[in-house]
Amino acid sequence: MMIRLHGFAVSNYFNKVKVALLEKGLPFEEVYNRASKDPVTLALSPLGKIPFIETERGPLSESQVIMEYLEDLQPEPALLPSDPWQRAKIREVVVYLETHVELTARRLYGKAFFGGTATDELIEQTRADLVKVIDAFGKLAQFGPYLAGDRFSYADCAGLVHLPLVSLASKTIYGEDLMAAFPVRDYLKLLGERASVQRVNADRKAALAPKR
Ligand SMILES: N[C@@H](CCC(=O)N[C@@H](CS)C(=O)NCC(=O)O)C(=O)O
Repeated sequence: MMIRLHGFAVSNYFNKVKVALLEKGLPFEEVYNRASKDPVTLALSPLGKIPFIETERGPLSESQVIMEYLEDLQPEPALLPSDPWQRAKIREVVVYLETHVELTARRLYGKAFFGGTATDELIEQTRADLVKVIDAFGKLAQFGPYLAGDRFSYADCAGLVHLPLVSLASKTIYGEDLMAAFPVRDYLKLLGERASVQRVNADRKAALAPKR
């Protein structure tokens, strides 16, 4: 059975996994799912979050778990180095970017992107939290030129999708890019040379285009 990747082309976590599948050349099909909470989805992804994959062995949720599975399933081309320490350092960057930076910025997405509301208190508290976690992330991120060093790794699958989103949310809400200390533009340009990234960007653009 071919891997079935559930989610939608605008989701950052979905696109992270999609880039990894493309980089590895693993055959997969996409199944449109906007994080539905219907019983079928909940049976496959217990919180109804996307992305999740269906495999011949069963369903698997949580993007980072899926990334690790893909690496184990097909080690080449490697998205993680073989050295245990270097592998750990790459995972560390991803945890800071996702668990700390992206999840904090996510509090703003409702107001920034979906016409929702947020209290002044939440907005101010989130700004203080973001400054702190972005500073911590900056101590680990290398942009050398890749996020975790001189080779494309699965930290870049995460960097590609989260950095511009956090940046946009902060510009929209605070009128200021809290990620401005990082060379995000050049970094995204570098990643944009890859066929995998071009495909993900094109699919996202098509999904965002107004329907005629
Ligand atoms: N920790 C999860 C986060 C995934 C996530 O937040 N996905 C969003 C879409 S980008 C979602 O499913 N939101 C709906 C929900 O949380 O119910 C992962 O890494 O897969």
